[in-house]
Amino acid sequence: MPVCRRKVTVIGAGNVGATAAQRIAEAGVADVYLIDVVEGLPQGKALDLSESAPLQHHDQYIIGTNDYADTTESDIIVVTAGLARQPGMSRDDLLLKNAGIVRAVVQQAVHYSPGAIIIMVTNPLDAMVHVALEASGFPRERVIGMAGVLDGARFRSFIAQDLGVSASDVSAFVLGGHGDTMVPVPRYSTVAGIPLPELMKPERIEELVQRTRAGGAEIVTLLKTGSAFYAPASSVFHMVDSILNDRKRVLACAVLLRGEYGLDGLVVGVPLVLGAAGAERIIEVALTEEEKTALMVSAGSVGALVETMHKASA
Ligand code: A3D
Repeated sequence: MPVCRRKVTVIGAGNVGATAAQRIAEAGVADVYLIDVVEGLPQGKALDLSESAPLQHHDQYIIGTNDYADTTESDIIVVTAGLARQPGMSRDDLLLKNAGIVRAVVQQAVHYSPGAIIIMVTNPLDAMVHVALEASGFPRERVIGMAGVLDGARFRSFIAQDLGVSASDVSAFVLGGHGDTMVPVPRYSTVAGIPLPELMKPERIEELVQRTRAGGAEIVTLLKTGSAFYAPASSVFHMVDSILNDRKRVLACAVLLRGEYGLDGLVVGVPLVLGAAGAERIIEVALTEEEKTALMVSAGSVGALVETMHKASA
């Protein structure tokens, strides 16, 4: 496999961070610097991952550290640092705690990598993108949240299982905040180009939409401690790959809107072109009145979190 010396820093060497590091390195997309507040954790996981390189046939470096100076001149900074949701805990409960963590780690990371693109993962996702925008001072194109890729993958996998078709042939469209109010849009979701409503009864579509909305909670309930990380890490990998290889994939990501979809100054998940410059272009599509209302409700819940953070810091 060819080797690529581009540099991705992953902050938070927990479940999502370490798994994302594994996927990025094993695909030969970049070297990975894994950093965490806990001493030994990123070094141990990075060493373990490095020792699998001969077996996985790659030559990427995977370095663990507690020192941000080691992350200097990263191309991408992936932020997974924070607390994960526990059973019975909403994403919103995590808000103020994770906002403090995200502000501190982003400030340190951008000091050493002022030209990087930030991919946010820490929950509550959309609110944490607001924090990262403020803490970095970066333009909106370079601060992007991972959520829609995961929510879309969940919807796709449920559709594929239900219809007994390959998940690769299913594409799904999910808008809005990463929470219970996210807006999967079945009419823009297809199987090999065939709109989903042609293939599935409305009641069944609604059940899968609800399962997608509760996709994170379903896994938290099963795991009992911790939350999903395999599919989230894959989602991070696809974003990193699209940026570093300038693939210009159209992916649903959380980004600051400035008038698009009738929203201004709020971070919400929308389809965008993800390339070497980050969020290069937001794609706007026509929505029905019902979809617009659902998107406004979802955006409203992001707005409420941002207001809570502003009140707490006032
Ligand atoms: P976990 O395995 O607990 O890892 C979090 C890591 O962050 C731990 O290793 C901590 O030591 C580390 N950490 C905490 N504070 C700091 C700090 N100040 N500096 C550096 N590292 C620190 O959690 P996880 O990997 O399962 O999840 C990480 C985050 O991602 C959580 O907030 C999750 O809720 C979130 N998440 C979001 C999605 C989305 O779709 C948006 C999906 C899955 C997880």
